[in-house]
Amino acid sequence: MRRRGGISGFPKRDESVYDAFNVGHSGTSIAAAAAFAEAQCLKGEHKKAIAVIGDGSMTTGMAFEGLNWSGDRDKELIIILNDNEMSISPNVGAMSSYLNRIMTGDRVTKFKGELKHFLRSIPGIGEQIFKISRQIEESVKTFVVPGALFEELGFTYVGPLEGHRLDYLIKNFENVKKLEGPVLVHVITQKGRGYKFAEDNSPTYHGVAPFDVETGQTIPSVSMAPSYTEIFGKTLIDLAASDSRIVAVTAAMCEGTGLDEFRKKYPERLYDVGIAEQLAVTFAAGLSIEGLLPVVAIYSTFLQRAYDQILHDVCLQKLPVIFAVDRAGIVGEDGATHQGLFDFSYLRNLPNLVMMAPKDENELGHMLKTAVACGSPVSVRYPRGKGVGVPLDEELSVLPIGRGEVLQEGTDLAIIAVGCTVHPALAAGRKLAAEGFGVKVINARFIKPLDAELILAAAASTHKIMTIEENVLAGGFGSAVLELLAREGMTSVMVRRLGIGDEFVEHATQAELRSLHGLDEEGILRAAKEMLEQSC
Ligand SMILES: Cc1ncc(C[n+]2csc(CCOP(=O)(O)OP(=O)(O)O)c2C)c(N)n1
Repeated sequence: MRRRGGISGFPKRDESVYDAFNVGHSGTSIAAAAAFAEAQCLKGEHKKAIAVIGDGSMTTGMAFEGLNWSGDRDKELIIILNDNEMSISPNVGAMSSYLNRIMTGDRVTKFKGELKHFLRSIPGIGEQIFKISRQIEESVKTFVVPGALFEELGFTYVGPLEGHRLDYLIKNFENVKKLEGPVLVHVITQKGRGYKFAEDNSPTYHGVAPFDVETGQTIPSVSMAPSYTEIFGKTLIDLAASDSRIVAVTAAMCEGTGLDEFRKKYPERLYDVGIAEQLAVTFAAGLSIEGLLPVVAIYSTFLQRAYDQILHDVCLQKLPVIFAVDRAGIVGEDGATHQGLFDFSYLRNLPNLVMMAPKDENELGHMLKTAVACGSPVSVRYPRGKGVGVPLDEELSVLPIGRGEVLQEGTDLAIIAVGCTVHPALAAGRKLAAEGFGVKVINARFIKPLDAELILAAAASTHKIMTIEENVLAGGFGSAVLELLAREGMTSVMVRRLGIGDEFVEHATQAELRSLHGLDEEGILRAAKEMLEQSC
């Protein structure tokens, strides 16, 4: 599972007839199942469609949209809400609190107690009224019975059910099958149930690399370098210490994006809005208007959900919001649903946005400092996993916007790399230099604005340009370079772009995928040699 050629870690229709819908991004099940129910009705089939959704995923806009739509349609839809009170970390929001009240029965018990006490305390007529209090209770039922909210939205509410008693659960599901119209079954479970280490620390065990079952220990990585995520989290704490405007926004990914230490240090300056990337971005726009400097940390793949909010609410208003785009590029084992291979393309077309990608963990710190000083919408995208292992500068400096850096000189070929492809490009460039080729290696640093001066000069001196990026080629960094050359009429320059073609990238290790797509040192070397051998 999750290995090259093996099965995916997520449900996938072409792997099993029991996988009804491909998933990976949270909160899609109600929409898909509502559609199945509608289609079956239209086709005259009498089947039921079942959506299973976690309480964390119920915080997504899509889930609310799905409830709103399907509650009013009277179709054969069953929603099973798996409520463990946890997203990856503890769940947030009013819906979560509501579910919690249902589960504990707090509100019902408290309300009944208060009502009886109040009625009995009315002098003279209290006892009499108390006798009819059951009727009164009935009249206010909609406010206090479990699941009243769902009932009001058009669902028959069943629950809360104990999710770890299978016999009881099956009996209840048999009955649920007999109900007509939309039904919501509320099942209570415990995250990590049955494996002590996961019960005690469920956020860590939500998604794990291979680990020793006896000790619960994951196999330690061979690299001692900090991860990009760690550097982001640490740098943000340092920057926030001297800039009280800085606040952090996460969409239910506090640990994943490295903000857990920030939350400990500045709990009132961190907003976890739930699995609601769209809310996170527009919320950040609002914070920015109020004079704060929001840093929205979201994985590249999940930020896709908030494209319109980035465009309409941030870029259009030219608001200084910082997007920390984590897990950008090839992510590896999580596979096609989670690869961060589109952000260059979906962000590069937005006016007012400055876009950076560091070559290593040290440069990430400088770029975050630069983003804070930038004064416009800005994104910094960095990959999943460990850094390169370079020394970290004590002092962070503000980089000049739109300026790249030349790492090696040469006039036979110019390799312009961006982000994590820079170090393998440099290694390949050094090997070629040792073989006598004059290869110029440029770290682009900025996807937008491009360092036009540097790129045009490199094109003029070498006539051969190779761009490298961990992004789809369509609309990516190499495309930006091509557009620049076309705009300047330098169409005779030979250009080769390395990146991801027009395909989805499946699961395998990051190293395997980089090799497969020719984005590691060897692949770059191979492609560069081919270019060097070609005559212009
Ligand atoms: C759009 C989106 N944002 C973030 C994530 C990352 N993520 C994966 S699972 C998860 C928590 C899901 O919680 P819940 O739905 O309650 O399911 P549970 O794991 O508790 O069963 C999150 C935030 C995602 N998959 N999709």
